[in-house]
Amino acid sequence: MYARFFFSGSRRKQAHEPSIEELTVKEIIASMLAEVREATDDLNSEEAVERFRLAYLSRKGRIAQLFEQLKTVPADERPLTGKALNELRQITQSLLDGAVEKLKQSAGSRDRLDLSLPGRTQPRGHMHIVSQTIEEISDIFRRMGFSVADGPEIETDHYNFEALNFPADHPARDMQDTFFITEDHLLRTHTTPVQVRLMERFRPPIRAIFPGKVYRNEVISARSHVQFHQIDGLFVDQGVTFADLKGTLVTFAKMYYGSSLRYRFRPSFFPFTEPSAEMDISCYLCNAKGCRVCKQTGWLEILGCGMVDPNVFRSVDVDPEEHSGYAFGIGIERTAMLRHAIDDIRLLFENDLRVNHQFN
Ligand code: 2NL
Repeated sequence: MYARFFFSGSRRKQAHEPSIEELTVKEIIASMLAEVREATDDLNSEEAVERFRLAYLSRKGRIAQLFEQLKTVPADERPLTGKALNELRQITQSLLDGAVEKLKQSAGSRDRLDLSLPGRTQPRGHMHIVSQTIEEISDIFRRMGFSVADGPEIETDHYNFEALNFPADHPARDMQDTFFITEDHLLRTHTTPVQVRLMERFRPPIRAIFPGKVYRNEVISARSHVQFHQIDGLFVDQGVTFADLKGTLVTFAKMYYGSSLRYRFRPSFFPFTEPSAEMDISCYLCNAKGCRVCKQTGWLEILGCGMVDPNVFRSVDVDPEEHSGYAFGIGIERTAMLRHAIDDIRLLFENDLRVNHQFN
């Protein structure tokens, strides 16, 4: 039998609990211990810790009140009861200490530097594949002594067509093919007019390339767009020959596509060159066996070129008897699509990051 232990604390009696008079000291201490343990689960803030300390461990707290009642316990049971209460106080104190320690640790971990965590990556931008292609091609020509420049995107009929020997009835001069702004102003359909402006300003020798945007009034499809990019190249001096043209363009192609390629020049026609040619290289993807990229032909057309037509020289007041020159035009999108096996030109202008980031 245990002594009755009277309880006068502020705690409310729960409905199911037996009345305090019926509880033995041991039972009271055990239930207080259970209560204290449960209460420590909620010690997740400094305020909660302080509330707990006041409720149980302060001088007027619940455990102190139990000690108060020790005198009501029969003298022979008092030492054991006192010991049990001391244990209760110690356990409660250590539970509190543990909770405080845990709180300190979790607060500390918020400020501590964890070197094992993966770093936060800064998203890095990069040049668009079209710009990269322009840069790479320009770089190759720079190394061969060409300067790089640009001119206006809005041109006059004179620079875009007339000075370049386009006949009056040429289909490109039709509204269907060219975006006209006024009767005389249009969005340039090629970068070649920049060459005309250059030849007006500077006397030969001239060695320059012109990358830039060009515009054509076309139906947008996988193969054609209304806006794309070209690089036009020009070399004018005394005694420039078709052999110079071939040497320069073959060097370019080998530097850009790889030194083991084979190449061929096919006769072609442009109003501003005579003779004119298109340059093909053996398909680097299938090594000329025939594939999707070369459409089973084994050959890829990479540029158009020719010797500057005497009429173009005359329009800029250069004597075709004294000077000769070669010129070429490279389609940038076409080049990028060939090189990276991209099969739809629209992918280059939609700015879908899933596409763009494949070329960084
Ligand atoms: C093509 C063909 C070409 C030129 C551009 C040029 C410039 C002057 C005089 C004569 Cl100033 N020609 N440029 C010559 C031949 C072809 O471009 O297929 N471009 C994508």
